[in-house]
Amino acid sequence: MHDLQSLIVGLLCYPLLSLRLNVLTGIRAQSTATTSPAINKSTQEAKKTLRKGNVVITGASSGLGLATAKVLAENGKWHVIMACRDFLKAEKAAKSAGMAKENYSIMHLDLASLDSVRQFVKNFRQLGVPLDTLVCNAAVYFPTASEPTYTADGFEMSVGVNHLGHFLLARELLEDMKQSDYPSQRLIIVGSITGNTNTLAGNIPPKANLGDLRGLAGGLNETTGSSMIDGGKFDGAKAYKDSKVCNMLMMQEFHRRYHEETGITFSSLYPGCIATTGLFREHIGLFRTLFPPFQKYITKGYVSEEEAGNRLAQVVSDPSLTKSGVYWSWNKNSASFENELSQEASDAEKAKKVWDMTEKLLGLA
Ligand code: LMG
Ligand code: NDP
Ligand code: PMR
Repeated sequence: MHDLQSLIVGLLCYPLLSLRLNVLTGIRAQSTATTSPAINKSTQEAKKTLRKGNVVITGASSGLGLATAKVLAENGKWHVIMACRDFLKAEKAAKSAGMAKENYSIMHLDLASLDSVRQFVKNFRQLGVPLDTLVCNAAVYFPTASEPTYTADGFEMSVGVNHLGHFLLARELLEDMKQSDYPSQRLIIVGSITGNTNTLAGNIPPKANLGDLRGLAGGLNETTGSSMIDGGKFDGAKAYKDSKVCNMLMMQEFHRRYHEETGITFSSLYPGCIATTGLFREHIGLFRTLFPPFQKYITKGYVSEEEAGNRLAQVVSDPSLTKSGVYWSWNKNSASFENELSQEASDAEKAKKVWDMTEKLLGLA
C-alpha cells in the first residue's frame, strides 16, 4: 500500500525529480565554470546563486496561493511545490494559469488530517530535494454555519485547518529548512486584518478573541468542551478570525524561538482584501455579489488576486524583505511596510501559551 502510494507520489512529482537532476548537474557544471578567473567568487557562494529555490505553498489550487505560485513559477528563480487537497483541481488551476510544467509540482496535502500532514512531510523527504521556503496559505472560512464541523482528528475545522494543520507542518518542515543551503530561508504564515482589532475591519462583529484559551486546552470539540478557542458558543466567522490571530502569534513565536539559532526569516502579512477568492464560497450569494464592489468603491481595501499574488511573492523572494518577525502590509501605492498588530495578536505571553497547548494537542510535547 505504502509502496504504491510512494510510486504514485513519485510519478506525480516527476518535474521535481527532474529538478533534482538539474540541481545536481547544475552544480557539476558550476565546478568547471569556477576555473574561469572571471568567476572568482567562492564555490559556495556561486552554488547559492545557481540553483532554483524550492518553495512549498499550501492551498495553491486557488486564490492567493495560486496567484503567488504563478508569479514565482514565472520569474525563473523558483520551483513551486503546490501542496493541495485536490490534486486534479490543482493541476487544472496550474494549467489554466499558464504555468510551465517544469516550474511546479503538485503534492497531496489535506490540512484537515494530521496523518495527511505527516505523510506529506514523508513524501517530501523522499524526493531528496532541499526546502528553502514554506508558505502556510491555505484556509477555510464558514461564515454561515450554525454548527461546527470537525477535522479527522476531531478539532473544529477552521482552527483545525488554518492553525493546527499548519503548525504541525511548519514544525516538521523547519528541520528541512534548517538544512537548506539557499541564500535565505523563509517561513511565511498568511495573516489578516480581520484578526486585528486595532483596525476598523477587525472591529466588525464578531471580533477575534482567544480569551483564556480554555476551548483550545479542551481540544476544540463540543463533546468534551467547546469548539471555540475562548470556550464560547460556535461562531464560524469568529473561529476564522481567531485562527488568523493564532497564525500571527505563531509566526512571532517561531521568530522568538528559532530566528537567532537558524537564521530563518519568519513573516506574516495582510495581502489586502481579495474579495473575489474562494474564501467566501460558503457565504450567501448576496454577500458574494456585494462584497467586491463594497471593498472596491467604499472601503478601497480591495486588491485583485494578481496584485495579492505579487505581494506574497515579494515576501517569498524579495531580497529586501528578509527582516524576521514582521507582519507586512502594503500602502495605497502598493509599497510594503511593517504593520502593527493588535494587542492580542502581539501578546508574547499568549503566544507562548497557544504554542504550548497546540504542541500538546498535536502530541508534540
Ligand atoms: C454575517 O453576514 C454573518 O451572518 C455572520 O455569521 C458572520 O459571518 C459575519 O463578519 C462575518 O457576516 C454578513 C451580513 C451582515 O451581510 C450579508 O451577509 C448580506 C450582504 C451584505 C454585504 C455586506 C457588505 C456591505 C455591502 C454594502 C453595500 C455596498 C454596495 C456596493 C455598491 C458599489 C457602488 C458602486 O453584514 C454586515 O455587517 C452588513 C451590515 C449592513 C450593511 C450596511 C452597509 C452600509 C454600507 C453603506 C452602503 C451605502 C451604499 C451607498 C453606495 C454609494 C456608492 C458610491
Ligand atoms: P481560497 O479559498 O481561494 O484559497 C484557499 C486555499 O486553501 C484553497 O486552495 C483550498 O483548497 C485550500 N484548502 C482549504 N482547506 C484545505 C485543507 N484542508 N487542506 C489543504 N488545503 C486546503 O482563499 P484565499 O486565496 O482568499 O485565501 C488564502 C489565504 O489568504 C488564507 O490564509 C486567508 O486567510 C488569507 N486572506 C485572504 C483574504 C481575502 O480577502 N481573500 C484577506 C486576508 C487574508 P481547494 O482549492 O481545494 O478548496
Ligand atoms: Mg470587512 C477599511 C475597511 C475594511 C477592510 C479593509 C475590510 C477587509 N473590511 C472593512 C470594512 C468593513 N467590512 C465594514 C465597514 C463592514 C460592514 C459593512 C464590513 C463587513 C464585512 C463582512 C460581513 N467584512 C468582511 C465580512 C466578511 O465576512 C469578511 C470576513 O470577516 O471574513 C473573515 C470580511 C472582510 N473584510 C475585510 C477582509 C479582508 C475580509 C475578509 C477576509 C479575511 O480577513 O481573511
